[in-house]
Amino acid sequence: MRLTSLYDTLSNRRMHGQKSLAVLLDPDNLDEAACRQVLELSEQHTVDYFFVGGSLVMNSRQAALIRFIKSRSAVPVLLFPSHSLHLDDQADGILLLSLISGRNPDFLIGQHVIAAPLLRQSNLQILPTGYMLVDTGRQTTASYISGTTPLPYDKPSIAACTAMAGEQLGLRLMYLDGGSGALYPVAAATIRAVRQAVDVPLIVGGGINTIEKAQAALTAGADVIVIGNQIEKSPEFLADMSRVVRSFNQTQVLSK
Ligand code: 1GP
Repeated sequence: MRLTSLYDTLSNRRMHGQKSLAVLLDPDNLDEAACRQVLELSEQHTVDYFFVGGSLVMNSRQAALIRFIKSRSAVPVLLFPSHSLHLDDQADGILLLSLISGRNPDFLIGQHVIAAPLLRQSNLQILPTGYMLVDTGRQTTASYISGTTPLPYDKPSIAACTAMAGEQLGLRLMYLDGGSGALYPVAAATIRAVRQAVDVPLIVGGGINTIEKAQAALTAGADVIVIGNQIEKSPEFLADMSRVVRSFNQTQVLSK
């Protein structure tokens, strides 16, 4: 298995306290015009990753969307798949998610078995990721589709032990996700507890729709913040998020 230059970058950035911005592009929600606007904005305002995927993927636009991004942007594209069918070799890498907050074997290992031969043949860099859904006030598509109960909102220690177990099993990234369009983001206490429990880079997303929420997630220990919905609603939000991450990184450099 190739473990990866993408991973090395994430890991180095984590070691140096540098944060990253990932923009989630959901093929179900984005038409070409919206995608073009996001790509144009990403030329002026640094974006570190595009994540592509969604809980349903109700159309066949994913391949076209990735082709479109790759033809216009050098930002790495990572698949954020909800199903083994959502592989695409045009992307640079894949967040190979094991849904460790849940107890559904299909999303812990089943889908992975189905995808394994195709993944082996592909050129995708594989990023084994412990995926943790967190309860953020209402049922999300991800928890409904996966038939799993998310981690409780206010039990940081359960999230920490889950991440610890994931790291001990060899997962190389952790992703705390309140779910797309979450009413409120994952609690800072939960992010902090997971940050303290594991060494691997920590991705945090779901419901980050203001500058303050982004800053709170970064301060609590997120290495990568993921923004989807709010950029779909208002693409200029990408510029705000890029500024937040850059100024956070600047402060880190200056304080050393
Ligand atoms: C969802 O973490 C992502 O899986 C992003 O969430 O769409 O709420 O930004 P939002």
